[in-house]
Amino acid sequence: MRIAILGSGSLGSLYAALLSQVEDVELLIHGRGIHGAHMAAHGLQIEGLTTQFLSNKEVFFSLEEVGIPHHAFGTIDFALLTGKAGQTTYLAELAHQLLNFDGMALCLSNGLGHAEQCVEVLGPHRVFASSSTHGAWRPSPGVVHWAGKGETVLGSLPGGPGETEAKPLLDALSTAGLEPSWSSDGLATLWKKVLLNIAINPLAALSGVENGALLHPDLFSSAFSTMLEGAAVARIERVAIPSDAELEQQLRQVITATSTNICSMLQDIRAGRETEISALNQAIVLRGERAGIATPLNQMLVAMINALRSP
Ligand code: KPL
Repeated sequence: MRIAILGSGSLGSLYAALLSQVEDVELLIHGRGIHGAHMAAHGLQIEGLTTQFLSNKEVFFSLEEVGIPHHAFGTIDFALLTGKAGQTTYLAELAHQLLNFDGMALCLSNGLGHAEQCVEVLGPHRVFASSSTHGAWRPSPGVVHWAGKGETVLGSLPGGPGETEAKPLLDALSTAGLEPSWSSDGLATLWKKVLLNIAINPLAALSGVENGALLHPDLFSSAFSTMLEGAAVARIERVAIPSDAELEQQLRQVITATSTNICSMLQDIRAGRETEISALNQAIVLRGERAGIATPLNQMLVAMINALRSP
């Protein structure tokens, strides 16, 4: 089975390294920038929950700055889009070139709207909903620290492929230790992850803390209240999300499992990169406005994160 990892930041690199250990999986890893160049030249080091070195001779690394060789086009069975929120349409177009006729794609990026963007480019018959709660960060170029074991959920979207089509990928993810499961409600899968991210990411980023610090009662209650605003929007859109009590339990569980992780938004801010706030809390605010629901906590977090980046 041939898998392409398109966008190899912290999460993409982690998935690439773990999947590279699975027999019968051939990988193409597409990266960019200093981290991508480092991987292509020297390989990839994983540390934290496991220690592993992925040599640049074991897999095919390609670089955005150089381009993907044409002989790889039309050869990929599954494309995993793991870039930043703003890159999805571009990476879906790349997937369109790389996938074979029956090939399928999924996007593990944070936020709302990614599955729709993939469907727009690839067609509904080739796109799974998906989410990941694994926590990873990059201490230096070419090195990824796996800080929290989470899970990978794949799910079906209207008109999209089902569990049978996902089976080879689910098996590979399971052998790789990426804890996959299948959901018959892909939309709920996407929203459940977004509700976690709107609660965790901006608060951890603004406070400059590892995820675990959000277990402090004051921060936890702010995170949970932010989550509940998002949950109200999801429910008005008729998404089948869990009860408030279950959401609270999931929030506590993911923060605990990723307690030593530096969340992606804090990593982005520290690196001077654009954050994913527009696909997360900003998307909740806009959908809330459309439905006539006030989301003041989310609005405040958007303003504060954006202010951090203004001159
Ligand atoms: O998705 C994440 C992120 O950092 O973006 C979590 C699961 C919150 C881990 O930090």
